[in-house]
Amino acid sequence: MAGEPQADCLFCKIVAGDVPATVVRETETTVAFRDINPQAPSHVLVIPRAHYPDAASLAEAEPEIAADVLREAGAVAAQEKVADGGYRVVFNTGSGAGQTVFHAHAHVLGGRGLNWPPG
Ligand code: IU
Repeated sequence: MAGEPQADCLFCKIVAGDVPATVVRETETTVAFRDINPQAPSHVLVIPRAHYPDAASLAEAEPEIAADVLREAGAVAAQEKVADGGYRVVFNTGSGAGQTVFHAHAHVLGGRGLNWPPG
């Protein structure tokens, strides 16, 4: 069923507590944890507890949870004290854009200057 945990999904395992992660925030619908391979001084992933393969499919099926993810991205930036300096929220969508984990996630990056356009 849509949104149900997938046995072969790493982020579902993090949500379940079966794979360790450095969790920085949790809500009823989301988990935020440090990226294992940080690309900035602060690099946190915000994921919905529900399994959807990418942000668009999450927003289509559960727009309130998609909004929760965005709200939490802002809360992470504030908690990490990177909001004032500017930060970036990224949803890589599709392997051609660098998506490697097919459970929707927002990257929240900050703590250094961020170039535009991104690579
Ligand atoms: P992507 O947008 O799908 O490429 O992002 C997946 C991220 O998940 C990537 O930045 C990885 O470093 C990160 N990650 C992680 O934090 N913990 C893990 O065990 C694995 C990947 I595998």
